[in-house]
Amino acid sequence: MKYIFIILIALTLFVSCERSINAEHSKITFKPYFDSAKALSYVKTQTSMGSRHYGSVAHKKVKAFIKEEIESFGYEALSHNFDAPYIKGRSGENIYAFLKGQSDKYIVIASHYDSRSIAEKDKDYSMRDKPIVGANDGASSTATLLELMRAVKKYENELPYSVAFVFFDLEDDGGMIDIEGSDSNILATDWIQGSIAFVSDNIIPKEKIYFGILLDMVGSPDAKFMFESYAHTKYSSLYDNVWRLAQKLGYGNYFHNSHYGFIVDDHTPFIENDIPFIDIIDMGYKYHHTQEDSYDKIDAKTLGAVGVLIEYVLTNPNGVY
Ligand code: 1BN
Ligand code: ZN
Repeated sequence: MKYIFIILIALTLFVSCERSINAEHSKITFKPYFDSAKALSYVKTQTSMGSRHYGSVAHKKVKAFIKEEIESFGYEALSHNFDAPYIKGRSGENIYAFLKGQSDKYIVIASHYDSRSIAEKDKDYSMRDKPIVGANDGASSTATLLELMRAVKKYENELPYSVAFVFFDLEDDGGMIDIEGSDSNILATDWIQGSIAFVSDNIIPKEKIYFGILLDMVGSPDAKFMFESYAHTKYSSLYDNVWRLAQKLGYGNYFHNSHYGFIVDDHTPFIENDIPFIDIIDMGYKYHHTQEDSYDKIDAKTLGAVGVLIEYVLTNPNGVY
C-alpha cells in the first residue's frame, strides 16, 4: 500500500511537471530589436513640440521630424498629398515608406500622426476648445511605428513579406464639421481623412496588400486592447491569431479576447474595400480627448509590448492570416 502511495505521488509530480513544460513550450521566446526606451523618447520628442493638429506649427514640425527619422534609418520617405475628402478646403500629407521582403505583397503597419484640435471630454469646460498634446492619441503609435522601422530595417530582403509603414494625417479632427454625405456611408465622415484618401487614391494597389495592422493609443500603462467589432466580424482569424501571439509572447495583461464594439478608425477604409485590416486600440483610455493626455501617462512597457508583437508578426507571418 505504502509503495502504491509513493508511485501515485511520483506519477502526479511527473504529470504536473509535464504540464508546466508544455505550458512553457506554448510560450514564445523571441529576441527583438525593438527598443522600448527609444520608442518612449519619440513620444517625448513629439509631445514637446506641442499639439500637432491641422494647421499648427507643431504639425509642420512633426512631419519634418518623421521624414528625417525615416531617412536616417535608410528608408526613402514618400508623401501622399491629398485634399481632405470630406472637409472642404483642408489638405493633408500621409507619409509612408517600404521595406523590401521576399514577396512583393505588403503587410501594412500604420498610425496617425496628427493630434486633436479640441478636448471635448475634458473635465474643465474652459479647456475643451483647446488643442491636446495627444501623448497617447497620436504620439504613442507614431513613436512605436518609428522605432519599429528602425528595428526591422535589419531584416531587409529577409522578411517573408514586404512591409509598408504608413503615417496618416487628418485622422483626429472628427465630429466638428458639418460634412456633406449620406448617413448610410460610414466613410462619409470628418474623421480619418488621410486613410480614406490613401485607399481611394490607390497608393498601394489593393491586391498587393496581404493584411494590415493599425496602432492607435498604444502607450497607457494599463492599456486594454480589445477587438474592434467590424474588423473582427470580417477578419476574425487575423485578429484572433495576432491576439494569440501577443498572449504567447507574455502580453496577455494587455490583449483581451473581448470586444469594444464598432470604432471608425484608419483601418475602416481598408475593410470597406475588402482589405484585411485590424486595429490595436485602447478605447478605454481614460484621458482620451482631454488635456490630460500628456507624456506622463505613457509607459515604455506598453509601447514595447506592441512593438515587439509587430516585430514578431513581421518576422513570423505564416499562419497569421
Ligand atoms: C481614435 C483616437 N479615434 C479618435 N482618436 C477614432 C475614434 C473616433 C474613436 C470616434 C471613437 C470615436
Ligand atoms: Zn483621437
